[in-house]
Amino acid sequence: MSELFDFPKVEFLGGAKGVNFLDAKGYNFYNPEEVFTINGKTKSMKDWMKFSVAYWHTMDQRMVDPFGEGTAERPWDVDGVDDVTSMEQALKKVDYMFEFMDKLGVEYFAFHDRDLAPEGKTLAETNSNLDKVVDKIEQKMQETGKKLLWNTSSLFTNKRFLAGGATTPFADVFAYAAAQIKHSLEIAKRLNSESYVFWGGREGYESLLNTDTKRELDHIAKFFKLAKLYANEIGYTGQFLLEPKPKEPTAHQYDTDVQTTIAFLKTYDLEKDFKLNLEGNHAYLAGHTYEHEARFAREAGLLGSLDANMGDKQTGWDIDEFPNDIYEATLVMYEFIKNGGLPTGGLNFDSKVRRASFKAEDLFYAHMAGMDVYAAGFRVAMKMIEDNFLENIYKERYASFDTGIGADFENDKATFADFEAYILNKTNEEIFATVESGHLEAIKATLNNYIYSVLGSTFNK
Ligand code: XLS
Ligand code: NI
Ligand code: NI
Repeated sequence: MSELFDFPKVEFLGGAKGVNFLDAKGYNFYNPEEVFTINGKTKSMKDWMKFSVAYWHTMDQRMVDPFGEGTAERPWDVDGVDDVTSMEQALKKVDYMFEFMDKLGVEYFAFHDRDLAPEGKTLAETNSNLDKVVDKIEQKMQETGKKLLWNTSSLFTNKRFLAGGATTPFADVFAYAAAQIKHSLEIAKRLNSESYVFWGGREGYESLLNTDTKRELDHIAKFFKLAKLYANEIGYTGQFLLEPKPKEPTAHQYDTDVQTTIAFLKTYDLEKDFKLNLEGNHAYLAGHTYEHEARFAREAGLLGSLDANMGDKQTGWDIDEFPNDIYEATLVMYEFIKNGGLPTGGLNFDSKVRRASFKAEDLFYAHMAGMDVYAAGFRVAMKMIEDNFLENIYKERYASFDTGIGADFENDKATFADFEAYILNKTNEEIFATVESGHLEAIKATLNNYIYSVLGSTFNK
């Protein structure tokens, strides 16, 4: 087959072609075959990072916004249009998807059921359309060795889901959602999907005045249990993931952030069956940083996968920008490495090009830029961990709990009466003399120094 995209195969150049990304058309920091050791395990960079292309953005996104039409120019368009009702078009896009991954050197991809094929008049017709595209994907996966990072089901696009999928007040709609997920799990099994994601697109509410929140949460928890039951029944062993996000599209999304989602999982005894898929932009919307979400998920043993994107700090909605912030990428990769990587997850670009970046080549630049910034962050974080940079800070800062009254407390040997007896012997001055500076300015400057030194030496190698 002749080439579909007019773009060269992207390779690691390591700065050899200079700083201009548009000219160099290569990776400066993403060197797929370079090996790294984490917790005694040695793997290539590509096997650690597991970058993934998101079908819904890269193949389906037309860059429509509330004020204007789509701007995307895509080589599979017929007369400038992506006919989303056409099966022929849906099948054609699979070829482009696989060539795109091949040229970028990305091994994984992710999709929603509804990204792949048009809906029919009944679920049976819809499933049959979907299966035709899945047949082709399966064949392409066999030919190329590409892998499915995760798949998911859209319980939010079709109008029937206007009041939710698993939290809808309407039993027929709920039944449809369950039947839809059943088929998606069959696809996950068939394509050997490493994880299965549930993002609760419309699982939330607008107003308490017409919402029985308890009943809705009980329903969705039961829905998840039935999903697990069915996965077990068909022998699908991929990791289930919930993807937290606040306030979009419903005003009050049930899975607002990591800690809220953990509370939900614990309340309904679901935490053994689920981990979390985190997303940068969702963290911002929740009023957190991406690294905050990664830290809390990791510490709970629930860091499953990452949707690598960013938001805009001035904008209050999910803009799914391709990542380009080295500071954030470094701190998220710190959590990633501390987690021992993501055995059943990866870095999925749930990201879209800006509306003005309408050329097909921008899809390449965008993924390359995102891969490079995360590969760069990975390198910096590896060095920080090798030096125990943050570990030493944490250790020193809490050192007073390693001996004396602090250690007694940690070892369950101190009561409130012991604390009182201990502290009544001291003056206020003596107590404040034990308090140390947080040195945050110096710590941040050291972090910057790590970025300059690690990346400078890689780029100029
Ligand atoms: C939307 C979500 C969505 C999930 C998959 O904001 O990020 O894209 O990742 O349904
Ligand atoms: Ni999102
Ligand atoms: Ni996402």
